[in-house]
Amino acid sequence: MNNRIYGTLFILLVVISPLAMTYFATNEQNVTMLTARTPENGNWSLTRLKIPANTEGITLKLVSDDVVHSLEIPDLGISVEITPGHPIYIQFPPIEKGLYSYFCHVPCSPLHLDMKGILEAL
Ligand SMILES: [Cu+2]
Repeated sequence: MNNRIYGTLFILLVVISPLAMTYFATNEQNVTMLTARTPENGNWSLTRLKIPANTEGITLKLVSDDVVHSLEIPDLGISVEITPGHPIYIQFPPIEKGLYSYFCHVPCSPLHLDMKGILEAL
């Protein structure tokens, strides 16, 4: 009896785990990742962030590699804190074509003011 239960559990694990991993991997493909680091440590992983204009469902995953940062995109009303070890997902509303500047608002290092980039909706 026990063997049958373990056998069933084993089959569930072998069959379902890859399906679950595929699901999550597929979901991650629609996500653009932006890593925040102090300028001394490499700065934003992307200082030119390109996304399609007027499109629903564009997701940005924000992570910090070192200290607490923030992402500010004033023209889009976006202001979020990024804490190491706690990824944040932002779903953009459809954005008009154009250039939107972004920067970090947390005084994270002596070169903090260099933490800026351009979001390009095209
Ligand atoms: Cu900063």
